[in-house]
Amino acid sequence: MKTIFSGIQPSGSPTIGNYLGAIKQFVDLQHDHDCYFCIVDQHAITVPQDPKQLKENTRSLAALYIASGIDPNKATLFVQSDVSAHAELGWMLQSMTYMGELERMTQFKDKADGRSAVSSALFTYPTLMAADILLYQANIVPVGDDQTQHLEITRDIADRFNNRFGNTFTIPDIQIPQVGARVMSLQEPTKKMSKSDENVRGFISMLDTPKQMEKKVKSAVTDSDGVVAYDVENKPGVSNLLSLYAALTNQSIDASVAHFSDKRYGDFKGEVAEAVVETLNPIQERYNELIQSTELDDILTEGASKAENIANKTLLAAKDKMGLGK
Ligand code: ATP
Ligand code: LTN
Repeated sequence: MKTIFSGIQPSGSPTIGNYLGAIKQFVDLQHDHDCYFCIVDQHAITVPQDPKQLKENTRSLAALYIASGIDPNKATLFVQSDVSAHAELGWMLQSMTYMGELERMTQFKDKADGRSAVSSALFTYPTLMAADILLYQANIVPVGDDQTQHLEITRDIADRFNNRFGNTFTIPDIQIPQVGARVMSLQEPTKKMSKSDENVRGFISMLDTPKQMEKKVKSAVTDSDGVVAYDVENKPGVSNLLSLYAALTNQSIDASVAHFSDKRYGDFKGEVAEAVVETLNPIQERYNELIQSTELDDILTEGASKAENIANKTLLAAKDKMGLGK
């Protein structure tokens, strides 16, 4: 059975982009793979976080994973900082990673935006991500397409380690969904939808009320030519709503275009909003039950202990290969 690892940062309320790019794939994969799904709180602190809010977001993300269909009896669900091997291996891998490689990361360039007063952890973020994945000897990493570069560097680091110290890590493959791999901002459709966007109208949170969802879809930026067609370059807003609809209703883009071919933007947006609400409503109902229960804490404690067992084995092997320890 192949091993899967993926993570989401508790850096805000997860968006419909996180759902379609990541969580939805996780739910499908858990049935016939050995899955590890992580709440990567140590990645979240690469930008400033309010401690109380971070804890709340961590718990909320755990509840959302489960409410979306992750079965804790099938997949291992845990919080990154509960398993200290992640930070340890992350440090070791920093010694194997070149400044030049990290300087090429577009996520760093986007988030730093030319400022020097950003944390050094934001810069070394990919080495911790590599550690997350390699500790579990993951074969497949399901993510949205913004993570392609981070997966490439993970493979390079693993390969370098294996060549230098002997075979230690499995080289992971990336898996990206066919539709929904990059949901764009509703306000700036050439920019990725992101949960830490300052403009809350740009993203749909998985916990928005149906009214908020409807309002955000209806005020999504489109264009003035009034034709529902898929053309990412010239009609980024309409194309984004089309892929959102396709991913939510499990249809191809072509089928979605055909469905809306003679509709006006108003009706089109109405149906997209409906698809969003229909997907997220049942998830929210389960979420509201879970968030009040203590079941959640037990699941995370058990998950961390299962994860730790596996992670420590790899960590020990890697330390040994590098000559660390007594
Ligand atoms: P932040 O804005 O705090 O950097 P984020 O919203 O980009 O966070 P992450 O926690 O970094 O989300 O990503 C978790 C997963 O969701 C990753 O697999 C990522 O590729 C996927 N993802 C994030 N945003 C999108 C999006 N707009 N479309 C599709 N997938 C996405
Ligand atoms: N960098 C990822 C989140 C992340 C991740 C991981 C994803 C951290 N560690 C390991 C897959 C596997 C992001 O989405 N920004």
